[in-house]
Amino acid sequence: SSSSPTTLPRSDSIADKMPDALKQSRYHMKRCFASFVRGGKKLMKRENLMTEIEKCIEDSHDRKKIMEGLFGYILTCTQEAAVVPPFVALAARPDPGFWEYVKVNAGDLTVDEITATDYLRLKESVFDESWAKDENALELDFGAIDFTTPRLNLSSSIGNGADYISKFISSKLGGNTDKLEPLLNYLLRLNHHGENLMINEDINTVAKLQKSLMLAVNVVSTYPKHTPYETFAPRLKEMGFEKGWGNTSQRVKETMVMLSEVLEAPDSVKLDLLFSRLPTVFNVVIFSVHGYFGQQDVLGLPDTGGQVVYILDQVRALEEELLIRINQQGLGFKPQILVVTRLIPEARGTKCDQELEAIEGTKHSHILRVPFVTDKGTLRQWVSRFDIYPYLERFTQDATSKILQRFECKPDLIIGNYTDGNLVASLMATKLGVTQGTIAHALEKTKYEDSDAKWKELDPKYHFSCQFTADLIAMNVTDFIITSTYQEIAGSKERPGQYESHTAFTMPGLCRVVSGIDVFDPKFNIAAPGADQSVYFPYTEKQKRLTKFHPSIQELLYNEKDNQEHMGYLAEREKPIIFSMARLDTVKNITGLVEWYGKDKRLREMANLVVVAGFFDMSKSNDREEKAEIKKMHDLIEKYKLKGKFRWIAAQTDRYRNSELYRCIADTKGVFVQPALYEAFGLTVIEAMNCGLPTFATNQGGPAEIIVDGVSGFHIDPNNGDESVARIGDFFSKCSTDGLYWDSISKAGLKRIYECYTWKIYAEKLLKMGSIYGFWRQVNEDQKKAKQRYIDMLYNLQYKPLTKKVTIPEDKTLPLRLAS
Ligand code: UDP
Ligand code: LCN
Repeated sequence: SSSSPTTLPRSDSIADKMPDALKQSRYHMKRCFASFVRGGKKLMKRENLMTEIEKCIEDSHDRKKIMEGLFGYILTCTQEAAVVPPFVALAARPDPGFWEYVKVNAGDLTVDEITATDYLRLKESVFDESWAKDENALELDFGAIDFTTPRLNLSSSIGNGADYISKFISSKLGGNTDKLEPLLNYLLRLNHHGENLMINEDINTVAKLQKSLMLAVNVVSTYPKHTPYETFAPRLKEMGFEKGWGNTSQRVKETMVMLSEVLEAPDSVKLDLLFSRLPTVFNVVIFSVHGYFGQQDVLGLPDTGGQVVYILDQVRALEEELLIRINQQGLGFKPQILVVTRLIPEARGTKCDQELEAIEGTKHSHILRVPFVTDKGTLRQWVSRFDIYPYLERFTQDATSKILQRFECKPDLIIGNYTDGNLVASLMATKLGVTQGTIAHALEKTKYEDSDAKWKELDPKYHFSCQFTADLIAMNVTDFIITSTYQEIAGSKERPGQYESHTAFTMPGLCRVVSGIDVFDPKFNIAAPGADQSVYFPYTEKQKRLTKFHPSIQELLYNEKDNQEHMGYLAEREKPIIFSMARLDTVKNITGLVEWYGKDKRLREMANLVVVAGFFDMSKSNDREEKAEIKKMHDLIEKYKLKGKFRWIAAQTDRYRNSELYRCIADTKGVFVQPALYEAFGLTVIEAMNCGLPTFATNQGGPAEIIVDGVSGFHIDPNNGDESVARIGDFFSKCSTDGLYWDSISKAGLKRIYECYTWKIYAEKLLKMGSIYGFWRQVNEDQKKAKQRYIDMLYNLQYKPLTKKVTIPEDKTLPLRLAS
């Protein structure tokens, strides 16, 4: 081990533990490693390693002993192994965000610690030998050009970036007045349409600011506390103060004292308080490019789901919070929020062909739609989000000029959504020099196994080469990243996070990413969405129930004749309902749920099954995955003879009626099941819980964090149908013996929601990010510029040529899509 006193004790690392682990049972280890390398090069996942071990160590006592020892520990940390005989290289992850790579020689069991680069090269040689051998293969290393940004160092701090940044900044500001210069400059730049806010150039040094603040506090103190700002505005102006401090003398005084205190001795608590008062954000642009973005008749269409719901709710919450703050700042300005999306001329009965649409439930917010234009003219039809790359650059330019026209100034904050929106937001924010945030909703990379290593095979269908490059660009450009859960960033003990999977990965033949993103970067923040609580409220709130929908919901659930909207019927109406609702994507695994139900006699006897998903008629769908799922559903209904027990309802677009549907399911003492193979967050889970419906949701992704298993709902394993079905069955049987059980889970679900998943909490956090990262980007300006240069090259030399490979459809090859 190392003698250097500055390095960690080597015994902490996997590489150091490994030799001892192998020694603990050399005989068995030799056999195991020999079997790993048998059959030549390959990539093995932990499960594959386990299967081999079971074969090699037949004696279960020996096996148990080994698995309880060091080797067992190392194996549980191992995410995958690249087998390149005689070597087996392990990618181990002892804790969220921490990775180590070791190479074991299967012949003599010698162990070497290797770098991420070495590991990726070994992995590549499984897929593309010549690329792996190429000395000059393209490597991306964002870490190498970002060395001044501070980093968190505890797994448990990941996702609290804004807090960390404000601590870091306040430590930088302390000491002497020179160090406070950046804060002064930040205040000097605050403006609305070019009009100064807070202070003007008369106050051009920190010393002047401190002195003027003292004088101003004295002046303001002479007025009774509710005196409106306008009364004493002229007197403050003489001293170099502009509006923005507050609406009353009391508030103005408080804000001034806060700033004085920060100038005297900065600390993060005071800094946060001050920043929550500064007038920094009035005009916000939110990009959500793909799909059908609209307020009616769009949900459930391909690529159109939770993201749309999330953004519309986000806008409502954000506008409300902005109005409160702007009023308290004593400013009469109107906040403007623009959701910018694609205009689709062939809107198929939706409003997606309208340029401007006011957002319901807001006073000043709008949807702005801008068409996709290419050399061939305007693209008229919907395109899949996987084929969207050729249009984005031109879209950014067109959208930017429309937005500037509408706002008559630059936005204060630009937020991107999903790969396409995030890329567009990055281009625009860089061009205009505006603070940017991104939201992934789902990073596609984690949804498909080995989507990076096997990108070549998948590219014709999915264009992951474009998508993963665009994702890397956006996550590196952006000032902050909003995530819905911790797992989205850094996963759990067992499973890497969605962002974490971009730390080191490779696309053989394209590029080797040796450091793509660092999950310890303080740009990451968790701000979970909620569900609109005026719509999704508990089934027990009788006086609020939307009873006008009851006849149509009765029809939807129980009418025995098949029609356009539903097929199959429920013969026994008194039984509770197992309910699910999702887009008919493969990953949503609705067909999986139908199959589990079909196979399980006990469950079929205890409850009916109702799902809302997609269409029945294949010709109505233009989406590859959706078509395959439709066919599978029909087959399952036949195979398990589900008529009389199962109701299939087509995609539903009215959120009010949907909310009442959840509540009607609760009336039957039913449950909601979210069986996805992988779910990034899962809005339906929180909608169901808000309605008081006990919920079973996938343990793969966000829902695992939303629900505390066995307390506020239940986790199910989508890859283990038998076990999942048993859990649901056990629940119903417990309910039949314990009259209070259903109710206790329902209540615990609601409690969980109120504590952690509301839009009010979200909006406060988002505005804090907007201002603190706005300041940080100025403090960290040089680093940001240097990195931007590197990113510009990646964009122009790598990303743009990739987008040229995506086909732009001709008008006559219009995908056929029917209206809802
Ligand atoms: N949804 C709907 N009708 C459907 C299917 C889904 O209104 O036929 C809504 C659902 O209520 C939820 C959203 O679409 O608000 C789906 O969000 P989620 O996060 O569950 O999944 P996503 O579709 O975003 O992957
Ligand atoms: C996209 C998804 O796939 C869901 O998991 C999320 O809930 C939704 O976006 C909203 O963020």
